[in-house]
Amino acid sequence: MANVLRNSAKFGFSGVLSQLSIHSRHGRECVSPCFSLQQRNSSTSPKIKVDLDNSTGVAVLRMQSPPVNSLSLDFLTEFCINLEKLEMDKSCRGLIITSTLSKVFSAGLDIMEMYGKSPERCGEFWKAVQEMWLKLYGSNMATIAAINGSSPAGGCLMSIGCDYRIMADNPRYSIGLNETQLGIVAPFWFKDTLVNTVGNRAAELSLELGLLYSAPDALKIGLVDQLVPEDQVFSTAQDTMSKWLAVPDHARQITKSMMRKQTIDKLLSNREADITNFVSFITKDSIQRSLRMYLEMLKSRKA
Ligand code: CO8
Repeated sequence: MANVLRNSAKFGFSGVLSQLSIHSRHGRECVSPCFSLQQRNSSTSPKIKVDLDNSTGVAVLRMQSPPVNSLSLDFLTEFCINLEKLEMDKSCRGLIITSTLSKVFSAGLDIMEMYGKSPERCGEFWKAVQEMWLKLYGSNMATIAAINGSSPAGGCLMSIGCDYRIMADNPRYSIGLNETQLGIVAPFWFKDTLVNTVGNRAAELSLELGLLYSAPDALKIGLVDQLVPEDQVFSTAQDTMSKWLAVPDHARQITKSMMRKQTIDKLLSNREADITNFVSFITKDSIQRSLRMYLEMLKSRKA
């Protein structure tokens, strides 16, 4: 892991991935087996901690990047490397994603990665966002989001990229794709993932208004699958995972692919255009102004 993180600094995100990548049996890119053998059971990094229980085949990925687990380029790079490792490890069949922070699952994309950055840097960042979604939405593992805090925008995307969502029953926590509230627009693959989760009408309302749903409202529209008391989020995720793993892997994986492949292929065949669109949109003066106002609003809310 240390080597990979060192290489990450040396070659950048895409460089590391191409160094590590081979084509998996399902045609997606995966990390090379020799990498996954180096540290099989547990890996730590500043922003993410992964523990794999070999007796159950379930890995837990804990996001631990204060103050709000925002998805910076570094965070996304670590996330993808960890996901690749687990994907290649045959003993790993299920993944639970959760947060070590109180009150926040993930605040979504790190706004500072989109504000005042060069077009090249914005492009690199967006490629990492795409990669995170491609790896998670297309994972062969059964994936459960144990949402123990608020989960706006990119945090919501990560949650709906999983197979099942369990959220803390706390009306103060919210989840949703609130991009329009920032004056930005969720790209088509965010929209597709939301439509696949809650249906067209709910997605339309949700996206146009940039709605953040309280946990009970999120359950009502099917944005999350289950609410439980906060101290039971993780144990419920573990119990639920055993049910998912009772289904034969190959049958579950083929079914998942059948449900999601079209959505994934749409981004794969438009990846470069999507990066170009993002960069030209986010670097516009008017959008930069909206982001600055939103950042100021976040700070003033605190004061
Ligand atoms: N990025 C960077 N910094 C952030 C973010 C973020 N997403 N969210 C919060 N912060 C910062 C705050 O500014 C604050 O900084 P400081 O301590 O320096 O003042 C610090 O984190 C702590 O924040 P709060 O005090 O607000 O923490 P709370 O625990 O009170 O609240 C929340 C946590 C609910 C997560 C709250 O911080 C929040 O609502 N954050 C904003 C979430 C948001 O709107 N995210 C949207 C990001 S955009 C995205 O993910 C998709 C973009 C798609 C792009 C498409 C373009 C084409």
